Amino acid sequence: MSRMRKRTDLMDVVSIKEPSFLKDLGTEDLESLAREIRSFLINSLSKTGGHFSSNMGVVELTIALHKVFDSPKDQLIFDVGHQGYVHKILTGRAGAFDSLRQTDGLSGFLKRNESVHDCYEAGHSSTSIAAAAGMLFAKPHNADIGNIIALIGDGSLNSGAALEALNFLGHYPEKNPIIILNDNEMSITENVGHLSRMLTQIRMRRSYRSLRRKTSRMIPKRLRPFTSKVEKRIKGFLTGPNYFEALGYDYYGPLDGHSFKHLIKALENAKRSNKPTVIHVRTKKGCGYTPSEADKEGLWHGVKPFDAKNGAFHAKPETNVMTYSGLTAKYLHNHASTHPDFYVITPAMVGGSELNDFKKTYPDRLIDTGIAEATSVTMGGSLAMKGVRPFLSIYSTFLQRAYDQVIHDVARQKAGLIIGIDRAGLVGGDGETHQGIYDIPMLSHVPNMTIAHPKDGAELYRLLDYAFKIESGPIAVRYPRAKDVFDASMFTQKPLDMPSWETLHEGSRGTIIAFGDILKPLNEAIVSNKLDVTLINARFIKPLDKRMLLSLKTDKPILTYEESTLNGGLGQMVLSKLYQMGRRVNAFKALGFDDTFVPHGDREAMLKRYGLDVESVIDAMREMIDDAP
Ligand SMILES: Cc1ncc(C[n+]2csc(CCOP(=O)(O)OP(=O)(O)O)c2C)c(N)n1
Repeated sequence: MSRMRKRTDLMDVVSIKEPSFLKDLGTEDLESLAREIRSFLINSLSKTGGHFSSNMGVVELTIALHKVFDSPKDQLIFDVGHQGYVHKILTGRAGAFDSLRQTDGLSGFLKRNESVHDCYEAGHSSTSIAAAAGMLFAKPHNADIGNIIALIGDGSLNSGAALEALNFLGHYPEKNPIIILNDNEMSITENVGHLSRMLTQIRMRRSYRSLRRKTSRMIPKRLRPFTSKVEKRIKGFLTGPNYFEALGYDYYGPLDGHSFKHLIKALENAKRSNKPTVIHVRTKKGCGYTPSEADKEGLWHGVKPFDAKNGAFHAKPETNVMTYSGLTAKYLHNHASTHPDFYVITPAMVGGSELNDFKKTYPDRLIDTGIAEATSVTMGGSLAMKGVRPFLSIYSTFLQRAYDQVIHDVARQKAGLIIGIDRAGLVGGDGETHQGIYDIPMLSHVPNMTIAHPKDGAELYRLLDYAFKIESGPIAVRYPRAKDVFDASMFTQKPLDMPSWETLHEGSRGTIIAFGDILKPLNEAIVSNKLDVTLINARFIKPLDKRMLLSLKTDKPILTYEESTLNGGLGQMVLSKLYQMGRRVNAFKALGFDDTFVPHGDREAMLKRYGLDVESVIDAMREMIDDAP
């Protein structure tokens, strides 16, 4: 009896140090380990939250990868890395799962400084094949590199970044990347695009072949010519080289991704092969937990804490308090009811941006491009140029993928694209790869671009009204990963005529210029601390409000605040504009993230750590006032 047979409780998963123990285990032991890992994931994630379904789906696949290959010499590259929890457990990190995604805790993605087994980091999708390409070219120069295995999901394969790399590596038959396509027919929500249809055809082809083998034996000889005529019709559709073979790969599959027998056989074959190989594995997203297996809306992709017994989420929706994503979705729903020629575009974030209800009401007016941010921007721009004003709902961090399209396709042609920048600012548990702190510098120097950010939900609606009102574009309206109150009167506010700032508090000893949801608590703190300063709401970050800039008391200290990176941000723009306008400033300080990557952790805790919480802003202003001559 092997060691694993004796494993009976969850403690055993926590005691795993290295994946090498898998080499001794037979199929039954592996199956028992898979069950234990699933129980551990349910138990642990019900307390911390985290990426649930993707991990439940790859339990057998990850165990099989570690059994057949020898990490860390063999390089296991996980695309996105959100499905890397089983890998973390097998490489000795189960004991740290109670800190998952929390401040200073275990990362929700792979991290090179967490383990030698994490050979590559991600967070954004579709990079694993290109990363494998780099390692393949490094291999002749580096004896420490063994086999190179890239794991990628069917959703992530949609992206140009993945397809470019697949095409590129197919051109090098002497290199032998092993690409594992984890096909669960889902992105966060149901997968889109023709590739996903093609994967269905491949699956049908396999069923067709096995059916053909069985039935041809049963059909009398005289009827066979007739059946073969019918067959020929569908044969062209179902046979012939598939996409991967056409690109130069040896293709295996589709195989049952929950069968150790099939997985281990295919992985061992690929290990022996000296050609580029694609192994197409079919898995069930959320496998082993009834609520997540049934989910098509992406509710179990990333979860908040839940009741492990019945899958009920602990966090109950609060009446009238909504996320900014939810507030935006509600606005769009309302707008669509009076604008029949209006589209919402999302690159694969229907669930995250809370567009599920919009999709149900207006299925033909929600364009989900899949993980194709660049396409979503260019397409949105050209739609607008043809008189249909679309709203592109995109996370700040994923807009990075479409930088060139924003400049080249949209802004240059003054296309009236409205870009709703979701998750602008710190994002919490997703951390470093997902922080929405680079879009302002990215967009601030783009001609024709307007950038706005509301102080609260009501102002969000005014800014959206403004965005839809102006004729040309583009305009970006940012909103944070936070909540605010919804009130029906928000639909009927006085519209803004032009990009302008507002004064929230009058004072004589200095000025704070800021934007976003810090303004309300900051204003309250200014009042309660009896700080004699002016507080300005810079709800337009571009263009700056020149009239208000000219009225600033530049002989008194000026402090700017942004939950964003400083280089190319509001502070630098304010200072340089003041100098351009011939004003000289006595004392100036810009608060923001100073040339750094911000790790995962609670938003409030991180703001405090970087001196960007309300208390730190008040202290900084006080210090400037005290130092002033
Ligand atoms: C560039 C980019 N866009 C969007 C996302 C958000 N995202 C994270 S996982 C995911 C779905 C990926 O689907 P798939 O590759 O099939 O993996 P699965 O979760 O189904 O295993 C998406 C859209 C991302 N991480 N990166």
